[in-house]
Amino acid sequence: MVNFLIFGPPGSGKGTQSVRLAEKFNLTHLSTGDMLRAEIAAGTDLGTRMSSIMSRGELVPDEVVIEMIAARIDNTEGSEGFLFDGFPRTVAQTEALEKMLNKRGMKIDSMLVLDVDHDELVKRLVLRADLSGRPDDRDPAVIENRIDVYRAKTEPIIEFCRQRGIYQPVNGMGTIDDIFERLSGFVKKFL
Ligand code: B4P
Repeated sequence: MVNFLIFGPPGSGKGTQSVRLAEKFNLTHLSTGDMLRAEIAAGTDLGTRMSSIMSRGELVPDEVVIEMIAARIDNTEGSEGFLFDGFPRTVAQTEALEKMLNKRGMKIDSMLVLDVDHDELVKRLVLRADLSGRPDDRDPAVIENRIDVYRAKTEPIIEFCRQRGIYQPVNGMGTIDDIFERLSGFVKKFL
């Protein structure tokens, strides 16, 4: 199994590109954002507790997403590996993921980091608000908070991965197809 992190600030195209990469390379796409939104849509107790945190653009507690991911890893068969999208988002989540994978004879093989200008991030998320109806896309102040939270809590993971020699920056500006081609080139090297 080959395991990738797709990484970048909110609006950088992680979700968009993950769906395509997972299909092309037979990877299991695990998005903690999608899992949390599914909990909210299903009206579960967990979803209800997490929804106000998410609508403010804050991160949900580490243990919540770590537990979700562990359950999925153990229930997956038949793919070439995992594509983790929006997870990990803190160094603690990264350490937990590394342990989880090591315990099962796997590792994080590559961290693909989408680089996108700040103004472009805001533009994409504002545009998505109309289609997605997501409360965290509707308010420009919440978008800015999500980007600030990324810089403060999530970006330090880059240094962690750089030290392990798995950091791979990718230009995330341009058309969805162009970015997909760039990402595919890096993924191909491992499969
Ligand atoms: P996520 O669901 O991960 O959402 P996101 O960061 O907003 O990125 P997403 O992947 O959806 O968007 P994309 O860039 O593809 O997280 C939402 C919330 O869940 C977090 O704020 C947090 O509260 C919580 N959460 C999730 N995981 C967590 C964790 N591990 N720990 C703690 N909390 C967690 O795309 C954005 C838009 O841009 C789309 O409309 C897309 O169509 C468009 N787009 C993409 N590429 C484009 C391009 N090249 N050109 C033009 N538009 C493009």
